[in-house]
Amino acid sequence: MPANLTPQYRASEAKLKAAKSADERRAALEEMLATIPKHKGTEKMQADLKRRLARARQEEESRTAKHGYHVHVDPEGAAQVVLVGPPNAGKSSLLKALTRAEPGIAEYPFTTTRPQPGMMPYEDVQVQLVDLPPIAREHMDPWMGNLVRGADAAVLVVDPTSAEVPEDVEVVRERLAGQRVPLVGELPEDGDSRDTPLPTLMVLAKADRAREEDLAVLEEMYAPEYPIVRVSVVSRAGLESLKVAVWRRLQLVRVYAKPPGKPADRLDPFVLSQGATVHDLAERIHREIAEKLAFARVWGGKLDGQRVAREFELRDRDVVELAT
Ligand SMILES: Nc1nc2c(ncn2[C@@H]2O[C@H](COP(=O)(O)OP(=O)(O)OP(=O)(O)O)[C@@H](O)[C@H]2O)c(=O)[nH]1
Ligand SMILES: [Mg+2]
Repeated sequence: MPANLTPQYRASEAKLKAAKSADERRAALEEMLATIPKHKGTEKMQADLKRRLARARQEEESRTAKHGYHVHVDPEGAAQVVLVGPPNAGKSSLLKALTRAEPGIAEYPFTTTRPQPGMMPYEDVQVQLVDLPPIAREHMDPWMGNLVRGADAAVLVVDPTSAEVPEDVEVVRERLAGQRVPLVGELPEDGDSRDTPLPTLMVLAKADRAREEDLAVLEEMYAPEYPIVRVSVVSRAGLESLKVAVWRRLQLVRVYAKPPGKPADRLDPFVLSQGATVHDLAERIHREIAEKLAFARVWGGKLDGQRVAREFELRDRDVVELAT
């Protein structure tokens, strides 16, 4: 029986030929296996590809272990948020919809092989989103644990049109917990000190194609653990709610510094953790200002320029004048 190989398959074959590194080779094989026409005439080829892929994965992992290879994304903006999830869930599509990045998107799994950052504007701040390769039982890039550990929050993207969401979610959680980055709803008060728990938000992607019952079942299942947002990049439904949910998940406050006698700089807020005080703001601006800080005046909520002490906890959107 003729194999009837498609141009898509031929293209991934060409990528394999051109591959220069273990991870490029592995990614090309991944793509070949995903795009090879699935019928009797290609069974032998499929089996052969699977063998080569298993070997390539092993090679990549042992190479990485030997060279302690690191992949890092310089943080930018108010916070760094990673997009994690099973293959083909819609992570890259989300990055494309929320930022100006142009990630590779395809209907087969393991499309993304490197981290890809993009800046998501939210009101007057920018949040860095980092699209990542998928996490699957059969493969997780060995540098992922370190990268994810350095982020401020995670968006766990799942595909509600798939029947395997619960298994997929377990694999992602187990694999990351195995790297000491448990995905959590609330930060635990007394967790294992070797862990770096990551505040997580769940996204039900492809909501335009999903059945209402499936969405409702998943919401019921995961809402006790994580905030959940339904999103479609096709209809763009849920994208604005997602931005708000990401911001809330980060538990940050924006404050505007006001030089004495002048209007506040409304364009460029300082971003601090919830619970940060006037003194923390002063430290952020300049050590010397923090040392000399006498008091501050705050505008926001019920305050209209009243004096507050250096221990005063700042709230989102406060305007602060520091007096030295
Ligand atoms: N209808 C519909 N399709 C979507 C949506 N989001 C993603 N898709 C499709 O789902 C497939 C996978 O999307 P990707 O964004 O590449 O998924 P991914 O999670 O980045 O995949 P990997 O990089 O392989 O892990 C593509 O064919 C997308 O066009 C959506 O909101 N609606
Ligand atoms: Mg992708």
